[in-house]
Amino acid sequence: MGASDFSKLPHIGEAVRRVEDLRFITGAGQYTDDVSLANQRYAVFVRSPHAHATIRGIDVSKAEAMPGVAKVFTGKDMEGKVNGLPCGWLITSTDGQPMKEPPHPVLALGKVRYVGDHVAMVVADTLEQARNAAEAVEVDYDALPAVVDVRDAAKGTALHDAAPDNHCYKWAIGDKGLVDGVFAKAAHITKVSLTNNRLVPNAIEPRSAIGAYNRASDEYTLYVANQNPHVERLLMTAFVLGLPEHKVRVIAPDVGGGFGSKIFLYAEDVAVTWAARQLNCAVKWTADRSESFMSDAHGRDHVTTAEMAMDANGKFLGLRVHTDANLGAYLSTFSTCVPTILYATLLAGQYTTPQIYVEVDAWFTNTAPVDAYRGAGRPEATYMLERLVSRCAWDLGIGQDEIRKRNFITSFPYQTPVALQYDTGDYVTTMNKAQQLADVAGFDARRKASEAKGLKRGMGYSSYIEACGIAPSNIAGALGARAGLFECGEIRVHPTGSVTVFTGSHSHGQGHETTFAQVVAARLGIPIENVSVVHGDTGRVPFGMGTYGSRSISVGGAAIMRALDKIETKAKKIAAHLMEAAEADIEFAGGEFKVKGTDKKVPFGQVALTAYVPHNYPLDKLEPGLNETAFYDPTNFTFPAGTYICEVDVDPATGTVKIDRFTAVDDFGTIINPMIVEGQVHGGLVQGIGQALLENCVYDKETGQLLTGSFMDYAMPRADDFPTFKLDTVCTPCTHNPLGTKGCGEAGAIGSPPAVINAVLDALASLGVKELDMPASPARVWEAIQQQKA
Ligand code: MCN
Repeated sequence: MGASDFSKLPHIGEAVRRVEDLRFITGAGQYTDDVSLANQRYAVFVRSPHAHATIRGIDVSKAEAMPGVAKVFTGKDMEGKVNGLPCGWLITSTDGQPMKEPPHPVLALGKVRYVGDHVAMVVADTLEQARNAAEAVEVDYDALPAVVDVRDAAKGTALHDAAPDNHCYKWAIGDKGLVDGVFAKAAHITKVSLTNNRLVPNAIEPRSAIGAYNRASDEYTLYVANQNPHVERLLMTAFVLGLPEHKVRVIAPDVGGGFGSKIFLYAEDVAVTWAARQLNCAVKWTADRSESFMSDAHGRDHVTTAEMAMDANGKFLGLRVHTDANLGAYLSTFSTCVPTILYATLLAGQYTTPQIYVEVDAWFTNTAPVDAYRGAGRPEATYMLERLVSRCAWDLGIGQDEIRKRNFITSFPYQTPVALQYDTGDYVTTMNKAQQLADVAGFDARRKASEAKGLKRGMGYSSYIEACGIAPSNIAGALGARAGLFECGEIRVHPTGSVTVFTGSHSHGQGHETTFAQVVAARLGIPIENVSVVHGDTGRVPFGMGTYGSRSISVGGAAIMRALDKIETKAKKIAAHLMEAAEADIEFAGGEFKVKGTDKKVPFGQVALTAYVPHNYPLDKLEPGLNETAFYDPTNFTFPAGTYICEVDVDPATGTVKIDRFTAVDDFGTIINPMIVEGQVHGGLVQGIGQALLENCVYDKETGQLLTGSFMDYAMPRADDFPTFKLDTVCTPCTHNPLGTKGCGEAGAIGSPPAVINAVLDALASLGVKELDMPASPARVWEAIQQQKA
């Protein structure tokens, strides 16, 4: 079935209420910490209080003698038995130098490299006993100088022997010579230097893991708050523990948000799994909020300089970018892909810029590892590009909308100079719709009204594009990733005609149990309540790559569609047998199999029953059962795009920024469930605006201490920080997946930060403020205004 026919089916585009919400809002959700196993003990990690130190010795004797303590494990206990954590889907250097991949031991060996690094694991009968004993572990540290700012990394004391200057890799894309040539002839050059601030993901559910071991079967089970249990199992068995995969089951039950931070293989997951066998008991660990701040992989942390070369009419000719990316103390699972293939390849944005050169230097510092966080590379690309584009407009004295429209891509498919080929989009219509919804025409009057109150009003634009449906093995491989991605779906039709879907995608807030059921119900013509969706269990789902990169509907959903194709093919054979007709004459629509040109028909349920209760079956041509699996590897990414317009009032006396209006018009292709999509956009906007105005992860430059280690210091956005968002969509269906969908899960977080900062800069233009870094906190805005007065 083609994407166009699919979009017309019943249930597609219907705002079906989320079936999973009943259990969540009635407290019946089953999160990892809700699981309690027989013979279960509790783990507490002793973490480094130093950002950088040599470990001279660890004395566990007092702790091990304390009541209830089963064992205190240190790095030495694991040495030679447990390998370090793998870097995973890495990218390689492009400058001829090998990328530095220093070891990342599960528990520190000889050195700690950031505040929160794992030094020892205490396992005791109760959580309280484990906590008390953790305080009795004596560690003799010899503190070393720390470096936390990526700009200082090269001058800092080396973290790893393998990287004496703390440099991890250099990566570049584009033709530097050609771009330099374009700059030499340009009529205008506009330049920005900016920082993309470090963020802490802060999912509501902290990370949690329970390792269990069954001596009789020699099998392990890991319950874990994780977004991709099969990949977790693969990395843990193949790289770290050296176990056969079939002996390990990973279950990621209900997960209370991840935003990328639960994709990675963390030290705690490995440690509790390994310890379960050593102690022959289940070992449970759940992070407290302080641990989450310190040890969840952080996001962003880029410092970038970018220049745009233009002709006399503001037409973009060339883009030249240099980015320093902070990777933190160790390489986390996907970290090396974030500032490279997920960032640099998006720098064409929505524009026809013919020449682009991007160079990335990635560095180790004494901070928590940095990895994917909602958007992963694409928010950094959009922030840089959309700030630069608005600055180009201001430098040339033309409108922020006008400069974009002059440079928009208008014909598709479009091959960018940075590897990607956009299949569809309609950027002009999207912007026009956003301008109408934002009532751009009324802005001048609103600005005057603000001025009358002593406020400065500004409007900021951001026209983002992202690459979603993260998978295409061929493209990822061509860009240097070690492995490609795909997704798996299994459809099990039961004899009564109800269906269980097994998907390799993992829902941790995105509502897959509803939208995937919509897809199956629509396709088979059965009620939604006859479909249930199973995910997050390597023991039940054949295989899966998990959920991130807004890939689930476009890759996971497409795998399900492929499996449904196979179901339809087989069911038609059964229907042909039932109605004594030729298979080629069977049509399937609206839940019924019909013989073409006759009134003969059988419902889907009867075919399902016949599959399991065969009668006079032609066994030479047909086998019983109705159960199919498909693996889907797309040929391209999907390219959601949109225009966001933000309007702010800034109080110059206090520096306070208030968002008065926020408009987001997105193109997500065919939409399965508009209510869920709207919720996804709301969530993304809140995180993106949170980054622009409030959130900031700060380490002390001298000591490397995490200064924003709690919600007292790290400002999370709250409902009263936002106006009611105005949302709308444009639809140019994706051309290469069978649903026509494009991902929506990250758009809000990608498109919104530059719209906010551009609005603030527009408001402050009359005061001479031209530069401002995120978050635009009152103190920072006020300071920027004062600097202009000085
Ligand atoms: N959808 C739809 N029509 C479309 C596109 C999507 O109806 N055209 C639906 C999908 O069927 C799915 C939801 O919208 O129910 C999101 O789909 P998709 O865009 O494919 O994204 P994923 O399901 O792969 O989710 C990943 C994405 C990412 S990368 C982050 S980060 C993120 C996000 O989703 N983390 C989240 N949204 C989150 N929402 C919650 N509540 N919690 C998180 O941790």
